[in-house]
Amino acid sequence: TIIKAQKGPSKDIVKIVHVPSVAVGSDGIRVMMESALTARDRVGVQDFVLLENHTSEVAFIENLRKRFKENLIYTYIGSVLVSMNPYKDLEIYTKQHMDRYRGVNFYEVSPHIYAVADNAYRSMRTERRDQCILISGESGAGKTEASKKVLQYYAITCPASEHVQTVKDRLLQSNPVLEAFGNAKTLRNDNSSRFGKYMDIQFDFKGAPVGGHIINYLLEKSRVVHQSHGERNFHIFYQLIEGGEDDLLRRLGLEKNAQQYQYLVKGNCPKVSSINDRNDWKIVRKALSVIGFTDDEVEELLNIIASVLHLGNVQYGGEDSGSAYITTETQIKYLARLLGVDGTVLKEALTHKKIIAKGEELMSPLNQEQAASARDALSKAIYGRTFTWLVNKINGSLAFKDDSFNSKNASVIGLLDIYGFEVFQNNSFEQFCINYCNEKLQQLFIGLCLKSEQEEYEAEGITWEPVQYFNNKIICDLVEEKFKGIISILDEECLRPGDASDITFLEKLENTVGGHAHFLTHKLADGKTRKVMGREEFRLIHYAGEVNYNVNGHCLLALLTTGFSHIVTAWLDLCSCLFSLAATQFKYSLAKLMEILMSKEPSYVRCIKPNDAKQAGRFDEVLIRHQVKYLGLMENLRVRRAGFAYRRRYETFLQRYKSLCPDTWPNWDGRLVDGVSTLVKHLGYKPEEYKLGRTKIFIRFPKTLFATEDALEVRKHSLATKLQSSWKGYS
Ligand code: AOV
Ligand code: MG
Repeated sequence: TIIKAQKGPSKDIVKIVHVPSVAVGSDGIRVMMESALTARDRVGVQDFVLLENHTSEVAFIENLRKRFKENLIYTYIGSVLVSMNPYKDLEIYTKQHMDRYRGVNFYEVSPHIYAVADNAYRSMRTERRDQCILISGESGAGKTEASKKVLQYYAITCPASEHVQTVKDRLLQSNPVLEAFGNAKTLRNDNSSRFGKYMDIQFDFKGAPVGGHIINYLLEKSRVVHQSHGERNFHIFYQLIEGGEDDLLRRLGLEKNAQQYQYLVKGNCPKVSSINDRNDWKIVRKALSVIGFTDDEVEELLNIIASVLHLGNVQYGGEDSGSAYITTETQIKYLARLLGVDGTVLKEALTHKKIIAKGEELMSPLNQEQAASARDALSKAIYGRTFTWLVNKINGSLAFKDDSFNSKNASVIGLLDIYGFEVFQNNSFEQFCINYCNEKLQQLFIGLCLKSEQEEYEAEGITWEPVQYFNNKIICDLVEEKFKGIISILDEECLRPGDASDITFLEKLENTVGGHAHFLTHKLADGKTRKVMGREEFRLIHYAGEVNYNVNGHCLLALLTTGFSHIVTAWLDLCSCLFSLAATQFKYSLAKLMEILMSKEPSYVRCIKPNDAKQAGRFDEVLIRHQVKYLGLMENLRVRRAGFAYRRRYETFLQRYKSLCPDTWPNWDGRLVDGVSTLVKHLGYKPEEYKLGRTKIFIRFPKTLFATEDALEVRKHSLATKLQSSWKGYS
């Protein structure tokens, strides 16, 4: 039967609806088809590859908008999940939702972060291949929330014994602890991760989570001593002061008023409406116990947090000679007690530096400004080491301890939640590292996406048609290349004795990479000055946008030490100049991360922030378009659509559509490929519309698939009507 619809469905759809078994009147069918179309019109498509015009950014954004309006925050590009931050709690994370996604094919249910989690889990189980889930997006886009949802999904749905339950609890509880010490309120996000986190979840052969391991990246230590306007220090400081019990605060010598502490007033932002410090304190305190911190360890930890606050309140006066002296004795008294060091030694350390003259060690006095810098450097070092110690402790608690289980045999799912690309008014060394990290991840994404597409085409015996795309390797090289990359130049300047400074660093950059297409300073090629840039800045044209970096402090060597024994060690390290170059260290740790990620099968979650006001329901098109651009989503879509919009394994395709052809219904006995071939020929697919690979059918245009889907709707409706009338006859 060829059905002619008067309005609504396009000719293409009408063309292939000639399923002989459809037994409802043409009106009924038209209504059905129209309603399917209207729904698509209203909520958009759940996979961008199904957009009619896949090269149109306008259509892409429109689809996002439609779905966002309907609270449909998830959409696929093939197997990549695009996630919009709803900025409100949606009822889509219940146990029932989790159950809906368990063991179900990716495409049978609406897009969800649980589908990604479940898919990775099943691939790990069936293919015995380690997985990783890479979550990216700018600050505030929802990466950390997404990673928590994945973790919760495994904690709730995976099999568990008593022991496994403990591991699950610890995995979950590691989050509030790390967030307390590593997250802070920034202008972009009230709970911004100020460190990068890669977490392995280890599963045994039964698929139960039996252990975990966390690697942390570059904590933003400068926040300990300084915050920009409207921002805060790390949450833990406020939690302790707001929530700490009276006798605890007394022991630590702290007052219940954040305004008293120099390190907490710089951003002029003591309270944040979305944060309840007092309540969070209780959560963190409980989480520490669940992870296995003893009371003594917690006390030691809090001693250090309190010490940092006391250090911040150490003030200096200046002698006539210019040497600094300490004017705040009470702070020294508390510090000496909390850190277990001698007060006099501490005072000397805070006002002198060790120099070596004629082979002899001498203490040389610092002036006020230098002494304040030394104090802040010490605070940062202490906090940084404490954070590393904390991560090590958590790792100890997550490590699988049963001898009968060899962790080498464990299958692993890695979760990467790293700070998003960020641009502030004033961008320093830390933003440089954060954005470089995002640059590397983008490169990995492009590389792996293309590679996996190409491999799939080859595996299926289908000709690969090369696609053009922007490869950001050029920017990564600019930053990290040996001898001539920015980091190498920074290293060289830091190690050069004599007059090396931030400004000589900038000059050297100009001389070495000045002509690079992605690098600019205030100097123009004709010797004139670019007015919009400061003299102490360089600009990088990142894949995600342009950022000006201030070189002030770039040459400050960062203290990087590992492990934690006692605070005095940190102080000694500082004095004996156990410096390592922060940027180089970061470069190597990133290279290692890339290696870890490349050894696993990746899944991607690309997060988008809908507006800068952190408001529900607001779709700021300019902001969103920018993110779509720099996340490379159009490119991603282009790669995925190169040639074919849609592909499915033969058995899945046949299972879904077999009712549309009398030869394949109710079952097809022959080879799957022949079944699919019979089915699509019956549906009227033209040869140029599809290709049959080794295990999958590839369909070139979305409209072909839509027509088939519509036919299926019609078929279902007709069956339902038939059933209904036969019931009526029966009664
Ligand atoms: P980020 O991790 O991507 O930023 P978060 O995951 O911290 O961003 O999300 C920021 C805020 O957005 C959260 O605190 C929630 O209020 C809200 N949010 C995000 N995802 C959801 C969701 N699925 N449902 C409801 N609310 C959500 V950064 O760490 O700053 O790069 O560095
Ligand atoms: Mg985060």
